[in-house]
This record gives sequence, C-alpha cells and structure tokens, in this order.
Amino acid sequence: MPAPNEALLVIDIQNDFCPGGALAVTGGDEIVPGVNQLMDDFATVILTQDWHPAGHSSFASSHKAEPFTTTQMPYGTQVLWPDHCIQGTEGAAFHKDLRVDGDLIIRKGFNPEIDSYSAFFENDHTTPTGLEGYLRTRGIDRLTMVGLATDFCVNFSAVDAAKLGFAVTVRTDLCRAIDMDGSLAAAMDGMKQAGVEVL
Ligand code: VGL
Ligand code: ZN
Repeated sequence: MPAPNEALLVIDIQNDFCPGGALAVTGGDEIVPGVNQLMDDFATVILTQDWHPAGHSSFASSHKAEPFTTTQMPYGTQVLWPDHCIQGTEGAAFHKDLRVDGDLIIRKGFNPEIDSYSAFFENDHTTPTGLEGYLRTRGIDRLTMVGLATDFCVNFSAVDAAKLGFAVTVRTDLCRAIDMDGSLAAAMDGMKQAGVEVL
C-alpha cells in the first residue's frame, strides 16, 4: 500500500530535455518506462515542467552569448542555456510516453528575470513556488525524486527539500545528467552533504 505521507516528484521529463530536444540530456528518454512504473508505488505523484517565456533571461540568445557559458545575475552566477521549454511549444510538452496522471503539475521558470531549477524556490533561493505549502497541507513529508537533469533541476529540488526538512531520496537510475564542468560530481556531493539519500 502506498504510504499517504510519501510523494513521487517527477522532474522535467519534457521533449527539450530528451534526445532531439533543444537542451537534450543523453539518455533522457530511457527513464520514461521506469518512471511510469514507479508511479504505481506512490499515493501522490507530482510532475514539474520547465516553463519559460520566449526571451527568458536564462537563454544565451537573450545575452548575445554562447550557450553553456555563464553570466552574473543579481542572484548569482547563471549558466546560459540554449532556448528551451518555451511555454506552449512542443519542446515544453512532456515526453509523449510519460504518464501525466499525477495529482499536481507545477510549472517553474516563468519569471522572465529569474531562472528556477528547483521545484521549491527560484534561483534567488527565496521566491517560493508554493510546492512546500502544497506538500505540508497534504501531510507529505517524504519525497522520492526522478527525472532530468540530475545535476540541475533534480539536484536543486532535492537539496531545497532536504533543507526544508523533507526526507528525500533521489533514484539516480531514473535520472540523467547534463554533466558540464564536473557538475554531476558536484551535485552528487552536494546532495549527500544536504542529507539526501542518493540511490
Ligand atoms: C534544467 C537547465 C535549464 C533542468 C532546466 O531541468 O535540469 N536545466 N533548465
Ligand atoms: Zn530551463
């Protein structure tokens, strides 16, 4: 029986993060069957969707810069990405085989001025998405996370959730990473430091 205090968080399994997409993560699509199956083990399934307006400040094109370089934003260093997950486009849609019958879909990254890797806070680490309140009011205190990308949105979501006091497990077999400049190793260390169970 799925426990009522546990939820599965399925992060950003969208076309742009899968092979052929604008910000493709190697093997991003491979995790879909396993994620679909894992949903059966949870009373609550929440999906996130990276959801940027055109011209978003995290896009290299908005800064006349090359993708995968960095810039300084008021809230700190920001990686500049290829244009991706633009609201309403096919690239922003969930992978066609992903089950999307979850309880909640939370969209993030819609503020033009701030990127949002985490499902809990925007990249200023203070503007909340509302997910914490949703979970607490539903009595959920244990989270399992899967999805894309291990070293960005999964990592930021897992660390934020652990800091907020949730018990967090990341199923790395059901995640795939971007892995630029050692970001995967740093993310693994950071998650473990934060008390995340990394499986
Ligand atoms: C993501 C980079 C930019 C992610 C989202 O889902 O990990 N990464 N936007
Ligand atoms: Zn994004």
